[in-house]
Amino acid sequence: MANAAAKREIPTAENKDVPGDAKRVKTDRTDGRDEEEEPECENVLCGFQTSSVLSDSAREKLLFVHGKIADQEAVVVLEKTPIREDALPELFARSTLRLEMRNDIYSTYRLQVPPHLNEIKTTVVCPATQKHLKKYQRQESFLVEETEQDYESITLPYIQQQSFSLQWVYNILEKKAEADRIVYEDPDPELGFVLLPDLKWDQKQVDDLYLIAVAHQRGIKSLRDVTSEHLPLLQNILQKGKEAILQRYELPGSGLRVYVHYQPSYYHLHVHFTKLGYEAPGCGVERAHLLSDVVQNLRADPRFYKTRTLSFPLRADDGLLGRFREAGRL
Ligand code: M7G
Repeated sequence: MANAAAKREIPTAENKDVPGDAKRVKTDRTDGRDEEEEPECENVLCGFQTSSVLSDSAREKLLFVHGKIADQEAVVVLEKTPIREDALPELFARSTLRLEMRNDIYSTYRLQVPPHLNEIKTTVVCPATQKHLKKYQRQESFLVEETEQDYESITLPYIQQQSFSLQWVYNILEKKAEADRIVYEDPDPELGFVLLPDLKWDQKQVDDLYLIAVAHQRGIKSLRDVTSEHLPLLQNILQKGKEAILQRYELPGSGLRVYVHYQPSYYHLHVHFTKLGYEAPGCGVERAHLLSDVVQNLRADPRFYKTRTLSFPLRADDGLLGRFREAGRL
């Protein structure tokens, strides 16, 4: 049986004090509208022409598809959402049960549930670049050990030429996109940040909670750029990010994994906040650096991340891997 707290719905102002069964399933919308009242949007996918499946995972119930939307390259990510505990009464009462087999005390069925309990979280990237296609394509990975010198001569020149656009980040900071999704903001230009749900989280349950804190300060590309000078910023994100998550989702800091990626996909300082028990993509030791460790390391050595060798995985056709190979570093 799933842990009740883990599978619980997202607390909202409306449902916070209502006893279990009477709770209504709502997202944390700030405009007061109910999920059922959300307007349907134009189905940009109805003419989607599939080219190939980039990768899939039956275990994670996830599929990355490459195709075209009106002649533009696109990547569509389809992901079956977790079953919510609070939806169980309706799921059992209002579904159709079809028997597959029965043997002694064992029986298996197909439960055909009402459509709103059987949604697929869908992410669309359009127009998608070749770099997006590579990001989502399943590939073998190789661990690279990057010295300070490698960063200066190989990685830095590469990321200066080849990185993903940061437009979506600036749109968040300037409130041109996702403004209604902001969970918390500290507007200070030096120490401040915007905390909001990650693209990957549908906010339906705390079980797979995933938020990102995007620093207001520009120009900090990655972990390699942070020094003790940035300690006040990092500590502010760690402390206020946790407080905001406790306030909004009733999840204490001890239930969170707070980390940065090295290498990130987007070279603007941002911090990942995920639920501890949730194995978020990219939370493995080869890529995720706990923010609390980062703070401690910088306290011990102000230039820790400038000088030490950092390991990270690169996918087989990543251009950066090619550069490491050309330089004889792999
Ligand atoms: P990363 O460490 O740079 O790379 O993290 P990764 O994507 O390989 O993990 C960037 C994080 O930002 C990821 O967790 C993305 O899911 C998230 N993200 C990316 N985009 C384009 C958006 C967006 O437009 N909105 C939001 N809210 N999150 C995004």
